[in-house]
Amino acid sequence: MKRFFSGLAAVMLVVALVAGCGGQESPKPSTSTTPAPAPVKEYKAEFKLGTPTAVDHVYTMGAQKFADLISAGTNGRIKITVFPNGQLGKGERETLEGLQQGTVDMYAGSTGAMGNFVPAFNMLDVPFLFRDYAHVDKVLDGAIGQSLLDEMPKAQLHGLAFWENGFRNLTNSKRAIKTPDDVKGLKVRTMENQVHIEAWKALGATPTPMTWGEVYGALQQKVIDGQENPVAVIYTAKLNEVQKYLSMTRHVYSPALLAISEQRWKEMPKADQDLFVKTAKEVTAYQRSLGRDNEAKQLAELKSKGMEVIETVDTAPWQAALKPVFDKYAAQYGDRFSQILNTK
Ligand code: EAX
Repeated sequence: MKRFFSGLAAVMLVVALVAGCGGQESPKPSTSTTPAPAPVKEYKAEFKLGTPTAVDHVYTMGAQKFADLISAGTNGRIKITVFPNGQLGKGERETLEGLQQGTVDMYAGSTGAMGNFVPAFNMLDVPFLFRDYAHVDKVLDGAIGQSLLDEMPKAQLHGLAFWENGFRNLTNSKRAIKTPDDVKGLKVRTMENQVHIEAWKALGATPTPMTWGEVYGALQQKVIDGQENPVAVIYTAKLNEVQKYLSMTRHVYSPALLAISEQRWKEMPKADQDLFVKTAKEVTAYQRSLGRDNEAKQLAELKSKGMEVIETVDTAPWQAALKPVFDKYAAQYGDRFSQILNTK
């Protein structure tokens, strides 16, 4: 036993001496021949991309185009499989949490839940902030959009580009709604977003925040009376089956994001990162055009399927009722908010 301990002490002494030397740089032996570079291991990846909406909805179509271009651009080294209909997370918050936890690699969906991860995103969801598509494109593709994308890595998320959900409109099963007075007492599902909840409260409705994956069922069972979304979502989710009235309120613009988990992003070589950013930007114009170009056609189809569409809604009383919410966030986000408003 004693011998064992003295042996052990000797080993420990040697270990300590070696470790002690480690701190000093030993001079590099000079060689005349350059060593052959170590073979570079080819980067390969398979990513799961989740969207909350149907196969024929604008996120899923944009995401599929992105996946095809990446596969072609990397000769199949990077394979992205698109899972629509909330297969990777019942709603948008859950899917984004999946990106943080590493169970989902990529996301294409609205920014509605983003305020829970990066609070500054809430400013984009203020009603009547964006005037039209030209305004949207300037802001989201400019310095403000970039500053928001730059904040995402602190939430373990990496934004590649702003895509589009669209201007949101109210549907309900009770009555033809034209003014905020018509909304009084209506149970309206909202996104899990504090600005939207406050807005519907200000309008006199009873807001019910709920994840997107539960909305169709809740409308069908009449747990809620209405919801609001762009025409492309209403159409592809077949909400006409459970909602009689659609009012074209266009009360708020809803941006979308193409995002990847920050962990997956950091593992990618620089050249592939560059390809991702370039491709995301290329697909942006196509993705945004899908909703913009098809709205009139989808609206006509919703009508022919029996929906009563209130096409002209005077937005002045809506804007007036929502002014306290608008002013609150204008004050909270100060400079960046006025920069958005002043973008021409
Ligand atoms: O992203 O949750 C929502 O209302 C979203 O706008 C919808 O799922 C599309």
